[in-house]
Amino acid sequence: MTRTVLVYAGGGDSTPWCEALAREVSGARVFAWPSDAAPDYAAVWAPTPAVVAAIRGARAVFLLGAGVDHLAPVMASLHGVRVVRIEDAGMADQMVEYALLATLQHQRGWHRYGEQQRAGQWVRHGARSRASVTVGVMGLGVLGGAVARALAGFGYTVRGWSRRPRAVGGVATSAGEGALGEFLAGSEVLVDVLPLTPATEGLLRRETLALLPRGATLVNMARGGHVVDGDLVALLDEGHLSHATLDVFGAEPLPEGSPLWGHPKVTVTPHVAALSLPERSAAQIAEKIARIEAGEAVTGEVDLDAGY
Ligand code: NDP
Ligand code: OXD
Repeated sequence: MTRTVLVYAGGGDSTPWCEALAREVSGARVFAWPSDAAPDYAAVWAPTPAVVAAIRGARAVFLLGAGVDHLAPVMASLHGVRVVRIEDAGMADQMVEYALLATLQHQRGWHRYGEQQRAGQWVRHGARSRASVTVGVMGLGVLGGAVARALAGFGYTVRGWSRRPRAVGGVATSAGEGALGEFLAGSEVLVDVLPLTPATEGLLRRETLALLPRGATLVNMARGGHVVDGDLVALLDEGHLSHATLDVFGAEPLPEGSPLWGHPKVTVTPHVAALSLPERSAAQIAEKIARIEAGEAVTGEVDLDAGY
């Protein structure tokens, strides 16, 4: 059976995606946007209104990553369309590595020793056990759940927070706005793995970040829109927070003039906590197409009303 697949990679190079989908989806005729082909399926990132108009009739629209917020400008015109995102496909391991690296740096005082090196100071601080470090993971979905499990498995004391109650082995979990204050107060390292939705935009602002224990570290691997940058910088300058490791920003690339670039207590990475892997993602899309055609349910369907 022949299947037409239309690919739009958010204006970036769609070649690796077209090649991977052509290899993985059986009988696929793959076209890169712009194309007049009427697609059975689409695989897209940050589609423009013109792309959405071309793919609205597809049996399913697959997103080329885990996040959904890039659909915000066209969300209304996607209602009624089956939208399916990538779940893990090699991203969970990368997220775990990023969170573990930042948590180890906090535990081992890496940034403090960096400051001391620049000042030529030879000062030793006491050792800390992993169990004495409390890590709070915001978002316990496919990626956040994997991060929480891995950090708990490594010996940290981990708590997790989500919208609805979730059970994660070895992790003390809580849910909902009412539990947020207590969750933050017990999170010495705060790892953000939430989606960006109207409910999470601006969630990390002075009043919430100030609830973290003094000396806490923020690790944002999710979306920059969660953080009010001015409030974060103020809390770092005041010494309430000791460090922020930021992979994502409200505007990307991070603008040249941003105070985050040169801040001594901020580590900036260019949205690389987890990269989508075309080969593994295309294999997952192929599997989901087979399930759709067999009339079976697929996981990863986006709830357009909730925005994730
Ligand atoms: P999932 O949809 O699987 O999980 C989302 C989690 O967030 C769920 O536990 C959900 O709660 C929780 N959540 C959503 N809204 C709220 C809320 N208002 N309050 C509390 N909890 C909430 O997503 P993934 O784990 O696959 O991905 C998470 C995010 O990671 C993506 O949306 C993306 O922004 C980011 N990402 C970043 C990358 C990078 O390189 N920096 C790479 C890939 C993804 P519930 O369980 O109740 O539904
Ligand atoms: C994603 C991302 O959402 O790369 O997949 O941020």
